[in-house]
Amino acid sequence: ALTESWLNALPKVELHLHLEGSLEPELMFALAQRNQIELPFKDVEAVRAAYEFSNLQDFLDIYYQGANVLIHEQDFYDLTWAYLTKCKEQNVVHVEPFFDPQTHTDRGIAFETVINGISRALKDGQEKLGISSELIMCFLRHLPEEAAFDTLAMAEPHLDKIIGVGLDSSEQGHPPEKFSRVFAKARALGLLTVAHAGEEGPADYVWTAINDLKVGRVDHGVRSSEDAELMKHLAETRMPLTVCPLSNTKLCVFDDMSQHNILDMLAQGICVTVNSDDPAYFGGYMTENFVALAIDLALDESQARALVQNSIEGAFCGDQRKSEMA
Ligand code: ES4
Ligand code: ZN
Repeated sequence: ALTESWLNALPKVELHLHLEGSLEPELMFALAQRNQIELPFKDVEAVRAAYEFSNLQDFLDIYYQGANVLIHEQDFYDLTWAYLTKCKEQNVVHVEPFFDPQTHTDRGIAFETVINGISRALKDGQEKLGISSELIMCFLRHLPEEAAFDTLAMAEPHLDKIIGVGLDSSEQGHPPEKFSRVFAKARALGLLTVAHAGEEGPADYVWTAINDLKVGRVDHGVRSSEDAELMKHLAETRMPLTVCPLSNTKLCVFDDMSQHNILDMLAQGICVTVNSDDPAYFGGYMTENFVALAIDLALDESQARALVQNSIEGAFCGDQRKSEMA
């Protein structure tokens, strides 16, 4: 079986990571103290004990609450830098993180505060750690499309810092096509697109992410296996799926890792990739996700290498960076 040290040493690429979901309880407490914010938890252990989720909404409620400690530009820098440090330890050489501006602007934090802190850390990550990156701005799908338009307008002076837009938060009842117009505007501005689809929502949402939002990747997409025609389409078009194994078991999308379909999809020629999603909440970063597949699905070396090659194939960086990583 593949060992943790082999999987850790394997150069990896992460395409599905929410920066707000990389907020470890220790940093949450440090920022709460620095910013004089009351947390509803006594200590770090009490926070970790609260991380028991039975579905996506359970998690989102606690994830948005955690983000309340992020106030100043330096807080967003420190959050991003802590994630990049972890990437360095785990040999993650390229990342395309998400951030959720509305989680912050709706609390009165300026868009600039958020994006400047994140971007400065990503730049330092390139210069000091050799980690390349592309940043993706997500719209919250439980809010109206009009709010996404307002967010896109705030991003317009910063398009040099963003490669694309995504769609996250509560999936059921908020199909991709609710955001067709704002995604069309984003594409017209030269942005690439992704969307969470087929995590808790049905395979139909994967179809509309592809057909209506013209996504370049589907985030999660694991429920695609319920639609044979869709599986055929995904394989034929090599549409990348950014799968998050530990997230899926933590949020009860699969009862158990042994039930996960990622390696079946890989065997069917689908461009599946491994990602950590919200590592501070779901029990681990990239290496821990690969280790879980090694333990519960007997992931072998050729499969591990194929999953990383799929991430390179699905990345939004330029071809030059891709060939360096291949
Ligand atoms: C998320 Cl796992 C997941 N799904 C949807 N939206 C999210 N935001 C942060 N993590
Ligand atoms: Zn996600």
